[in-house]
Amino acid sequence: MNFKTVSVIGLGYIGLPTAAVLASRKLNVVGVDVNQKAVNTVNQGKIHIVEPDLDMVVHAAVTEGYLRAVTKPEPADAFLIAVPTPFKDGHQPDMSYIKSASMSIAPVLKKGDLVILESTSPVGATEQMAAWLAEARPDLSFPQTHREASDIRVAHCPERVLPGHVLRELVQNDRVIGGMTPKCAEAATTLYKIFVRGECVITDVRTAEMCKLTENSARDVSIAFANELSLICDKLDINVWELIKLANRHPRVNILQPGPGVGGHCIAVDPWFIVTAAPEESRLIRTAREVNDGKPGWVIDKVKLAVADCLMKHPEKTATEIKISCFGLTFKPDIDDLRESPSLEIARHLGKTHPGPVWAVEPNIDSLDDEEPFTLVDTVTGFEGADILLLLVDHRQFKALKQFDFGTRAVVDTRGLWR
Ligand code: SAJ
Repeated sequence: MNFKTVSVIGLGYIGLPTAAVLASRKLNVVGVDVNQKAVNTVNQGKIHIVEPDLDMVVHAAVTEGYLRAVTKPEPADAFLIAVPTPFKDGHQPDMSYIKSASMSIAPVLKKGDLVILESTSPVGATEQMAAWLAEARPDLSFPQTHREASDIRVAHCPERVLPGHVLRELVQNDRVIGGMTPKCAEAATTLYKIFVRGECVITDVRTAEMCKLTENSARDVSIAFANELSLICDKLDINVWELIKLANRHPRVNILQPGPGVGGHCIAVDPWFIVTAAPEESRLIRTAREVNDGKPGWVIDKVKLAVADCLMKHPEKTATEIKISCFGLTFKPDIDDLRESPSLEIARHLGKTHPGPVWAVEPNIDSLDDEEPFTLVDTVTGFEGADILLLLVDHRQFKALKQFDFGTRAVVDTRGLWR
């Protein structure tokens, strides 16, 4: 297959870097997003998300004329769908973004086109997408009915890049390519080989969908183990970070790091797609989710204990005078992404329940909703003025604070950064 024009639907954390990398290989790339502001920003050669080096790649692609953004899909040879797949009530996957993306490209599809779903999806989502497309375009044939003779090729190729390292991982990671038929997989492989230096490994769509969910569930279970250890060690008065470091000296042990909980739009979400599909069988995966989701509540209790302790030590003070500083709001270090962030959840809870001032220090975010129950302050104010220092995210700016005097102030360090 010869791809001259590629359309990327959804210009978010995955779609925009993918569009920019394809454009950097001198393909004509049309990025589509419903958000007019994002479209305008990209067309100015700028970016609306934080991702190292992405600004340069987008700027070059737009300036050289290989990348442009629009709000309505145009004809192309291949369509890559990279829209969110959150969950709804009861942790059921919300397929509405995939549905509207499919509906939006259906009118411009033509014989010979390739449609790839990149969004992390529950098992069966790609077949469902193909069914929606077939319903919208009865004049075209699709692989579910016409197999290798179909007009349209359909594949699932889950994104697997790590926020903060997206440009490198997009090129270097192996890709799992699930085709609805072998020819669908072959067409998708031809497209990915334009920019992927890792191996492109072919399978069927359902295995590719499950593979992505499995990777993120494996990480969630491993983090839950670390988080559970942190609770046990707190009870037994053992430094969990030292313990993990020592245990990891064993050649076949590799424990991850505890934190305030698991955030982001992937690891905190995807395991539920397995649990809702096979609830009886997914006991460990569900428990890991519950352990990780329980961690913010445990951190909040630690802060409440620190407040009570502070009042005991300073009987002249009232709770309204005790200032709490939360260091970090994003879901992991050195990014600006607040989605499903346990740190934000903790800061909000403290802001609503603590009678005194609650401050947040977040070097990657300039402003927040006026309605947030805490105040954004700079690092120095947050560090010097607070009675309780709560470390939630190990941003590089916070590491340096270790050298300053903490005095007798209470420290709740959920990442082991200041130990
Ligand atoms: N976390 C810990 N302890 C650790 C590692 C992570 O508490 O030792 C926490 C982080 O602080 C964060 C959450 O887990 O709140 C998730 O962070 P992450 O760095 O593990 O993963 P994400 O969500 O940024 O990206 C993951 C990656 N998946 C895997 O590593 C298996 C990435 O490769 C996927 O592409 C991405 O999900 C996705 O989009 O699905």
